[in-house]
Amino acid sequence: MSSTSPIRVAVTGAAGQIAYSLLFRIASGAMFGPDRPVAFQLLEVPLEKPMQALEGVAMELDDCAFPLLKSITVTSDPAIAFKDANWCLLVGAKPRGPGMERADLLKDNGKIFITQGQVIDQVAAEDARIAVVGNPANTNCMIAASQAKRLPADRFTAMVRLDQNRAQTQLAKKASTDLTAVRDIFIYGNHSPTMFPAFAHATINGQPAPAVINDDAWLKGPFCETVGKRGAAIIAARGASSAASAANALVDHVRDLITPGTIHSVAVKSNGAYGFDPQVWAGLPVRTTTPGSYEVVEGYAMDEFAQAKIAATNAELVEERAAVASML
Ligand code: NAX
Repeated sequence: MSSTSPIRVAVTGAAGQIAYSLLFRIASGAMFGPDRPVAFQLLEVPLEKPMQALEGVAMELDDCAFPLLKSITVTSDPAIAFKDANWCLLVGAKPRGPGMERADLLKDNGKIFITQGQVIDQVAAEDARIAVVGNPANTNCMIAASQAKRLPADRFTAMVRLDQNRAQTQLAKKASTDLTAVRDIFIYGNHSPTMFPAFAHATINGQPAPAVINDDAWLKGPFCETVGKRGAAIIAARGASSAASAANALVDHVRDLITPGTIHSVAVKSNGAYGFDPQVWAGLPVRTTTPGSYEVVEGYAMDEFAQAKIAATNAELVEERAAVASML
């Protein structure tokens, strides 16, 4: 693929609320850069309402006259949506309904990600990369990856970047400093309230964050809790789940994965890093090596508190894996 040919970007759940922010950011160049044309391949469920809504989204994209947007395909057929796709952004998932058990949610969504994993493996581009947003994101990603015979497991990533961004802002506010002064705050584990924002390695204006903040109780308590439960707080305040901030985080996730040298939080197959079960997809600090490829940054020391947090979020991931074992 030459650098001026359009990047084929498949987006699922394309009539949903995250996509309604995401597509316009991608088409404006925020994800792949201001010089890189894109071609959209947008997938929705084969029902009249979402398909009609998706037609409306495509009309609005047309009406933006984005110079970088070269084509828009609207479909309910995964084989069309993922055909030759360079990036597959798996946003669509079934929301948890009233009274629904987490195990049922895992299984219902698991079925979606089995199919999508298989079709991506069959028809996506040779260099395809997959980013999963639909919840439970880590486990959905693991299920999709388990279906792939052609594409290696490290092509499948899940998003914990929203959690990193949330943590960065909370640290900046507490330290009454500019957001850009906060660096190296990484998310470990599941995209769920058990996630661990590892504050001990963060820096603020180049100094260790714990020394600058000087409030261990806040870091271990309200900070971790605020980041972990931010999604629920947004729902309580807005009456709908995070959408624009989730779309923004996905822009960050992909942009940083194609920008060598960047270190950022991504849920990837753990392969045992930091004591995670080797088979689960866990949020970890990764360093982008070449565009689309990365290595886990190992060697951050974990104290007793951090080890307990990692053990708890790992236990949840292992439990989720057990609940979908028949799908892997
Ligand atoms: P919406 O319900 O607004 O949109 C989801 C869309 O996906 C719907 O239009 C639905 O028809 C479609 N869909 C369902 N199954 C599909 C399938 N098999 N193929 C194609 N499309 C399908 O949800 P939205 O607010 O956009 O959120 C999407 C997902 O992101 C949810 O699972 C949500 O829980 C998850 N989130 C993940 C976050 C993360 O950080 N990883 C944060 C934000 C968000 O909560």
